[in-house]
Amino acid sequence: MKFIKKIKRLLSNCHDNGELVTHGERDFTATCLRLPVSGAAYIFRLGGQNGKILHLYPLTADTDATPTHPSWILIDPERFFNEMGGFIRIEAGTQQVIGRHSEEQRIAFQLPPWVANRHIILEHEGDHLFVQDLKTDTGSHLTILQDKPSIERMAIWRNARLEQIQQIHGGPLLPLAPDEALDRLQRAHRILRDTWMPDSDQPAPAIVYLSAQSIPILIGDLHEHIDNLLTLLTTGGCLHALQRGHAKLIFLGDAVHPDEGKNLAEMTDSLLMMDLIFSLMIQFPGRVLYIRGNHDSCDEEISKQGISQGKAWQTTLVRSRGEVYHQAMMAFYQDLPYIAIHPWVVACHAAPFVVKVNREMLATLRNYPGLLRQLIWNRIHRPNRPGGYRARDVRLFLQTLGGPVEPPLVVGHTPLDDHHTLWMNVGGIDNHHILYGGYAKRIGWITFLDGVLTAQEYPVQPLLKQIAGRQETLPDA
Ligand SMILES: [Mn+2]
Repeated sequence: MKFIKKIKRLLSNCHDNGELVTHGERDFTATCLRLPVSGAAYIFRLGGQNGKILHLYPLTADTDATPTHPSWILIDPERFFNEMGGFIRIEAGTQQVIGRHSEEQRIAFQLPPWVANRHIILEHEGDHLFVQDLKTDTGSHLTILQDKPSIERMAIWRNARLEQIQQIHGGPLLPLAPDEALDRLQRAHRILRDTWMPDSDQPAPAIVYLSAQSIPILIGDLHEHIDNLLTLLTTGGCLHALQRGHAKLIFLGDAVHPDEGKNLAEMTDSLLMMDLIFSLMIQFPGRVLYIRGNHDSCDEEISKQGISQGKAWQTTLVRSRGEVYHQAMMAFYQDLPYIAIHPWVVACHAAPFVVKVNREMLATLRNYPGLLRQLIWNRIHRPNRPGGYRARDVRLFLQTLGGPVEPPLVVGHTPLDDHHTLWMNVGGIDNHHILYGGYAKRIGWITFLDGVLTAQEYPVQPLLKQIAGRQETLPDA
């Protein structure tokens, strides 16, 4: 594994002298340990016997992982199972210094003052894990778990979440039958209207205001990658937070239409993606918001590499589900909001306006197709894209939308390279982030922990295949 050699050898001394420990528990203050990567899970106590507890579990289903070389997840068990966040991934070939030096960890793990700035280093070297206490005053303690339920705890927990998603979907994760699909779409649409326009037959508002009482979880353009959605919903307590009403799931649009690398006119997974999103909207009424993207349309102009994806989507909708379903989908698209405003974050699909807009125009935004078009089509300014938006457009946009403080602006739509899903402070614009969920290998999200913006990206796991495999191996009744 070449990439492993690339690690800066912070632990080189530890690599030579790390004591192999395979069972039991022990203090490892100022010591380095070498731990097996299979057949165990680990509990760390930072600050000695009564210290902050973190759990380290193997994850075997990563795209790049194998059962003998799993990637790992380090969690705060008090937070991970209930909220989005509260974990970091320890992928093969990487190392992490755990401690209060990182604001992200301080918040994610709720680290108390007796945890040092740099408390331990944890490294996944491939064949072994190395852990070293960095000579802390309060010390570090390790417990090795070797019983099957402990080792498999994370896998079992994830499987239970996948079961829950199947229950929400109402069966195996396949596109619904036409009648059922229509019923699901119409119910989700009614919930959208009941949430924003309960007593009117006018279109729903183009701008929606969310209260600070629930925590937004933002997801970028999924472009029909079901595994990206499943990975996200089953890592951390996303579903649990939705269930308790603590969180709002916000899709930034463009969940449909395949991206490069797939047959651009084949839309079966888009059907399943929308079935799933409608099912989530029904299961968690008013807590799942879908913002309109440029691909949420059957318009002929939406095309990639000369293929009209809008047209292909229309054909798929009509052929698989009938004209009534197609019309119902169009009506749903008509009512989708374009901008979501939460006291901590503003989100839209693609871009802020690049022209001056006053409050009166905002209040009647649906009457300005040109402005709506900017929100879902424009991109950040580049030398070859002179019409793109710049820092001043972001500032003006947030000022016009109006709170006393300017929250961050998050958009999707424009991936900035082929290997990531999340770009922070893009184009040198402070507090402006791009989140794109359509990269097959990694998924990211943005949420808030204790009111502080938290963003993470990590490998996608092939969960759809895993579910199908489990269904196939079930014994016949
Ligand atoms: Mn888009």
